[in-house]
Order: sequence, then structure tokens, then C-alpha cells
Amino acid sequence: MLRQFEEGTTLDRFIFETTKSHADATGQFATLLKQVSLAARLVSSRVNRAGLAGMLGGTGEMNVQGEFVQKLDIYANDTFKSALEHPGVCCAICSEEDEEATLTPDRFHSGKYVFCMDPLDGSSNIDVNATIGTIFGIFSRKSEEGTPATKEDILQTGSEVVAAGYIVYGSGTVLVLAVDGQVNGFTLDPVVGEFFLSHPDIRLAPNALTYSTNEAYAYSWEPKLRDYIDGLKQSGQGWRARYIGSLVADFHRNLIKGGIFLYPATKKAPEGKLRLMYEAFPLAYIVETAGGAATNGHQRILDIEPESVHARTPLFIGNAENVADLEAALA
Ligand code: AHM
Ligand code: MG
Repeated sequence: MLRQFEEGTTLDRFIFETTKSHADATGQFATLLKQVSLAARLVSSRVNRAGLAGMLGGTGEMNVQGEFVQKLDIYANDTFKSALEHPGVCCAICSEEDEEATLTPDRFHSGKYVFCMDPLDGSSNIDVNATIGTIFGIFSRKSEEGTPATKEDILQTGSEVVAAGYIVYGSGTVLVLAVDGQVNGFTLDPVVGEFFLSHPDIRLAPNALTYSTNEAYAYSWEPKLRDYIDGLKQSGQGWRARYIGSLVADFHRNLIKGGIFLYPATKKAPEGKLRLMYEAFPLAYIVETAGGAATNGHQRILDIEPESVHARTPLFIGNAENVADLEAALA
């Protein structure tokens, strides 16, 4: 468990002090986090200037998921990959935007970590200036360092995540990082160009009274889920609904203020819409570290074994008692 850091601590110092407490640290993990911070600052600056820099709108192409690719999706994907490939800290990068995992090119050292990311989540919100973000999860490789990554390195279960985080590009840019049993949030000072600790040791209360879901699909949910949400509305407890349509933004609000996010299976997406490896696993790791819970309705998210890099899952995530109530309602 980490010691408590003071508000205002720079992300650089946090990384330095966190990794130095590991006697066997080689420096690769610290470098990885520093490169994430660099890529986050580059993407943040591009997102802020998107309307001026000709970065709004789509590329006219569709990605492997059959979704329209936005120019900023490509920029974010390329920026994180180029920041992480050359320092020799990753052996593979899995991205929502790439059909296959990208193995570290031969000219660079194939390092210790597998990095999974949704480089720009919520990208359909880009053109309307709503909050978007980057989600990432980190695994340690299983095969020998310096050799090409294998399928066993890439398709690991959520219980093997070693750290996870996200960056929200909203009214400010905030990087939230779960590592060593603690969740901390850092806000970017765009003038100084550094992240400073603004949300130390984030913890979720057991219960909350906010739910976040796309209720327009309620007719295509399983009836038990519809009944559960109807029950909340009729309970007289004062439930609120909040839904942006950017997973990372909805999750961030609930992490700070409390709430449960639901993206169930629907008729259109019978396995759920959200992706296991680079959306559900990282957020489940973060929420559990903060005292919350995440399930697909019947199984803990972090126990699911992924069948492919782009596997999908229903996702119910948030305060622990809310998630337990929901699981009981679906049982
Ligand atoms: P994306 O990763 O391509 O941006 O898509 C995932 C997004 C999530 O951010 C969000 O929770 C969800 O899709 C919203 O879907 P819907 O419009 O069906 O409610
Ligand atoms: Mg996404």
C-alpha cells in the first residue's frame, strides 16, 4: 500500500517515489508512466485546439469495430504508440483502433509490459466539445524479455492487471492512476505542462444514488434489469440519472461523486458494446482499488478470460453495494 501523497505533488515525483519503493524495479515501469504522461499532454493539447487545427470530424474510414474513425482517434492512437514503442518498456500494445496487437518493432528492445488502450474513448462526442478520454491497462509479460510478445502475454485475465488509468479531456485534463493499491487523480496545469496531484487516495462510499445508462435501449434489456431501474425510480430514495455517452466521462463522474454505470447486453449488442481488455478491465481495476465493484451481471469483470483482444462484455460498475444489489436483481 502506498503512503499518502500531498496535494500538489507532481506526477513525476509520484512516479519516482512510488517506483523507488520497489526493490526490484528496473526503471521500465517509471519510464512507461512518464511516456503515458507525455502522450496525454500531447493529446490534451490537440483536443483543446481541435476546432482550430482541422482535427474535427471523421477520416471517412471505419475501424475494426465497424465504427467511424475520427481524426483525433488516429492522432491519439499514433501518439500513445510512438511514445511507448521506442523506450523499450513494452512488448506489445493493444488498441481499439488496431485489428491486431502491435508488437514492439525489432529495432527497439521488447520490454516488460503489455499496454492495452482505448486511445480516445467517446470519440463520437468530439465534434460537440463534450468530454472524451484515454483508457489504459498494463500487464506484465509472461514470456522472456527481449523476445517477441506471445499470445499468452497479450490475452491475460483482468486479475493480472498490474496498473490502470485513464485521462479525461474535459473542462480540465485529469489523469487518474490506480497503482500499488491506491487511486490518485492528477490535474494538468496547461501553462506549466505538468500534472499535479489534485484527487489524493480516491475512495468510493459503499452506496450512491446516481445511475448512468442509455435508457433509450431499455426496451431491449432483459426484463429483470428494466424492473431494477424502474424500482430505483419508484423507491423515493432520490435517485438521479446522468449519462454523457462517453464511458470515461461517465465513469469519472461516478468515481468522484458516486454512482453506478450500466452498459448491458442489448438486442443490437448481445454481448454488450464495451470492450473487455481496454475498457472494462482497466476501469474494473480502478474501481476495485477505490473500494467499488464491477461485474458483467453474473461474474466479476476481472475474473473473465478474454477470447480476443476486441472481446466485448456487458458492464455494471460503481459503488460496491449498488453493484451487489444489481447482481442480486439479475440473479
Ligand atoms: P468508443 O470507444 O468507440 O468511443 O465507444 C464506446 C462508447 C462509450 O464511451 C460509451 O459509454 C458508449 O460508447 C455509448 O454508447 P451508446 O451511444 O450506445 O450509449
Ligand atoms: Mg471506448
